[in-house]
Amino acid sequence: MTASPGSQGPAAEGFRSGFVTIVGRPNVGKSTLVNQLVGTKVAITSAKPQTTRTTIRGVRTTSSSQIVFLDTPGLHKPRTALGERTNERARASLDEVDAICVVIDASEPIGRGDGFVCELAHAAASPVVLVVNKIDAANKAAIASHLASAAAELGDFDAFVPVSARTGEGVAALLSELEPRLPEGPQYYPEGVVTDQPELFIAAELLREQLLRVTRDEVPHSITVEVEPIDDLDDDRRHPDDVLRLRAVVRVERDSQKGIVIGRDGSVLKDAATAARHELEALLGTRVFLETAVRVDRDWQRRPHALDRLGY
Ligand SMILES: Nc1nc2c(ncn2[C@@H]2O[C@H](COP(=O)(O)OP(=O)(O)OP(=O)(O)O)[C@@H](O)[C@H]2O)c(=O)[nH]1
Ligand SMILES: [Mg+2]
Repeated sequence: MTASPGSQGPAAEGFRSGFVTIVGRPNVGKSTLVNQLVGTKVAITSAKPQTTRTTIRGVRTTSSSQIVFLDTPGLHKPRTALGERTNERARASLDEVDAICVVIDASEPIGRGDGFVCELAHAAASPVVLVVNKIDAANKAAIASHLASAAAELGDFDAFVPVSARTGEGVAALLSELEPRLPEGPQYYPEGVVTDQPELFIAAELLREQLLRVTRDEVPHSITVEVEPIDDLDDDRRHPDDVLRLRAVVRVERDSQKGIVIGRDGSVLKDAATAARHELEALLGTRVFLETAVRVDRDWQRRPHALDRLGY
């Protein structure tokens, strides 16, 4: 495994560890699944496609194994420079792992997008497990016919596992397919670590998640959020009164979008920021003060320089 973040000492006898990527078209439930597999929310989710933009690691550690799941952006036909980059991240994950899970949606017909993802997965060297997600939203006959069509149309898989990432049904079965496919190896992340994301990135994602819920059409795609500390984090006084003070800058692509995100009397942004702040406080176990601002960064999704600057 090349993507090692550094091992925590020699491997215990029989301990297995490795990396498993979760790929699929947008909106099939990859991030929801990773959250279930890890047992904690590590990735934001939404009903809007192309929610995930970077590859996020979610770590599951037990007494017998550690699996590092890669939650990847949905593979799609890109229309922007951002889409090209997110696709590239998902593709790159295929060559860095011990096993691949391709996720499809049981509540929708198998489409060309699914076929495309499967072709990429089969071309990689690792075993490929087909995960048929959202079985809570499909009846038994539909799930059976989905599995049959998948077997006929999507190539050879090492295993087929129906799951509901929402309810957790089938997730234990998926884990028991994955664990034996990992090599014996060290524990890469210490006990208790569930993700590799810095706190400020998590804060930005939680606010973006709230804004995705309340916007529609092209607006969700046009939103990007950055969070920075207001106080110097190296400063001992960084938590005056035990409050972590953060500044979020929400960027959109148009003036009209700015109005939508702010809302009448600022209510949309205020409600989103409050919800994100509560979640962050629970996660970090500290009080958070979250200041917000909205800026227009025209066509940032289409401009490679803007993407570099925004960390995409
Ligand atoms: N009914 C049902 N809905 C689900 C399930 N898993 C995910 N969803 C919903 O499907 C939508 C997309 O979920 P995500 O986890 O964000 O999907 P994703 O594949 O990560 O999407 P991208 O990041 O855009 O590629 C959300 O509205 C989820 O709540 C499931 O098992 N059952
Ligand atoms: Mg996602």
